[in-house]
Amino acid sequence: MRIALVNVQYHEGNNVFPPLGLLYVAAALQRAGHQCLVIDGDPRRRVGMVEQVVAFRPALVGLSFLTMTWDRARDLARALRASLPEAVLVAGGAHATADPDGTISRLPFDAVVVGEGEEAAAEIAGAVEDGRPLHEIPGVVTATGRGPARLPAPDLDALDFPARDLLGHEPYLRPPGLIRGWASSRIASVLGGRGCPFKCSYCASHQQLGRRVRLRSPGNVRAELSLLQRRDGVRGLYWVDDVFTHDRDWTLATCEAIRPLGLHWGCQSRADAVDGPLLRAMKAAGCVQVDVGVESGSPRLLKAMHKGVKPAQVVEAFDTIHASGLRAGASFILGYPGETEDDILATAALAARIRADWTVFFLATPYPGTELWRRHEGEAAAWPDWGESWNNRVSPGPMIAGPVPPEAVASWRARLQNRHFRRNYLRARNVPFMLRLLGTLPRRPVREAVANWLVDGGRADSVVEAAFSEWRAA
Ligand code: B12
Ligand code: SF4
Repeated sequence: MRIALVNVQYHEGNNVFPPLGLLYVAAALQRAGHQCLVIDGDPRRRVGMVEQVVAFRPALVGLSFLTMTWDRARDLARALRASLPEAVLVAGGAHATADPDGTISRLPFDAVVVGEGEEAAAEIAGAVEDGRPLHEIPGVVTATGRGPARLPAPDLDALDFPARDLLGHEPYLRPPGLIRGWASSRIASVLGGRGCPFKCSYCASHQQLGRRVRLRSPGNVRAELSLLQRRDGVRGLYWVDDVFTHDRDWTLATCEAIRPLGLHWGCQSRADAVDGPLLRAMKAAGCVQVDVGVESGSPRLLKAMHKGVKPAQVVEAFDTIHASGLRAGASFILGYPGETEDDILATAALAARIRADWTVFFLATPYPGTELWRRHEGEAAAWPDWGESWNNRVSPGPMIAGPVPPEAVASWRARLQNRHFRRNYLRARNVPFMLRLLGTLPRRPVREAVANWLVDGGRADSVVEAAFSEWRAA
């Protein structure tokens, strides 16, 4: 059967990584004997996306989207429904998983896949071929009923590698290949395991991938990396695992397995999941950067977020990462409910103290299905409809009002982000690379970025990111 899969993007140039989840689904469909077309793009910018899908003559079309791309998915689904009235339309991904009933009732989909999609998609395709109803399939929700919950895939080694070749891996390997702030190119994204046992109140991760951690064998991971190195000339990678160091023994074994490949890499972790010997083993295996979700410098807010980490642990973790010869990335959340001006000052002080090599400030966003969303659902009438306002980096202010007015929080975010601009972008190693890159960009954004950087609260980082996006998309 012919199946078209679209990852609905916000702005294609932002696309530093291919949509791994959808590519896992495509690989499973191919194994089941289907022919797949995969598109990763912003339907509002990509001219001819609907025509491209229609020309493929698919019997089944799957869309993957997040809360912030919901409005683009809605428009695309409507256009596809009109052009392909016979095709079965299926939704999957973080937003559809969190709000399957809303997705079915408000958008023209025939079915929603809740959680992991490899097996569910293959079973849907089989049912469509045989003319069987979809609503009995585990993990599937339709307007007429829902199947039982589907358990996450127990053996990740049994999955085929993501079908990156269907999309063309090359555009994603162009500079600035992101190990955040470490300017490079030919950086692929890879997933070593799925699931996160922690319960941070603002996080939606567990809904798709569950709380039980499942890990690939180090040999299976190494085989994928060797393939990427051989076939695509990949020189580095970013682990998109929620907490790469959660299982210390696995991390050490994986480091041992991939060390001979000589790849550079970055990963995400937590302040309570790193230690000196582990970090040194990671560095020996090619690690250059560890990104940590710090979130706040206020012990009270960290507690409210159920982060399970105290500011003193954060300081120790960053000192240990730096002492191990690694770069460190830090992300923070501003505008969390109840945040006072003193909390913001504590966050600013912690950000300054830990001297991360890459720092980013997000705004608190109650993504559907998170504890934050459940706690504040009563205020939802004041929130914008799903769509691009749910981007927690560029939204105008936090959605949940607190002691500090939303405009003041947004202004703090801009000031703090700008304060970290130089460390984020203008590091010694990066300068020649950045100059080469900036030489290929039009002069206007370069001048704008410099002008913004010189102003307190200027948006130099947004200018640089937008320029990179345009350049990559061109
Ligand atoms: C890596 C990552 C990124 C990367 C790369 C994204 C990419 N292109 O792959 C970067 C850093 C760019 C990124 C950016 C953002 N991200 Co992000 N990201 C992740 C992360 C950590 C892993 C994604 C991943 O690869 N998962 C592994 C795969 C296997 O899982 P999956 O994608 O969910 O796919 C499976 C199922 O969902 C399902 N499925 C998915 N699509 C489809 C489609 C069909 C048809 C079917 C049948 C099934 C199906 O099957 C897949 C295989 O089992 C997730 C958290 C997480 N653990 O998932 C957050 C997450 C997806 N991101 C999130 C957010 C909010 C963002 C940003 C808005 C943050 C920001 N403001 O910058 C941006 C938006 C990006 C954009 N332009 O769209 C939220 C989404 C919440 C929501 N409700 O929308 C998540 C859940 C984290 C969180 N905060 O809780 N992200
Ligand atoms: S924020 Fe990170 S550590 Fe916390 S629950 Fe989400 S993925 Fe796990």
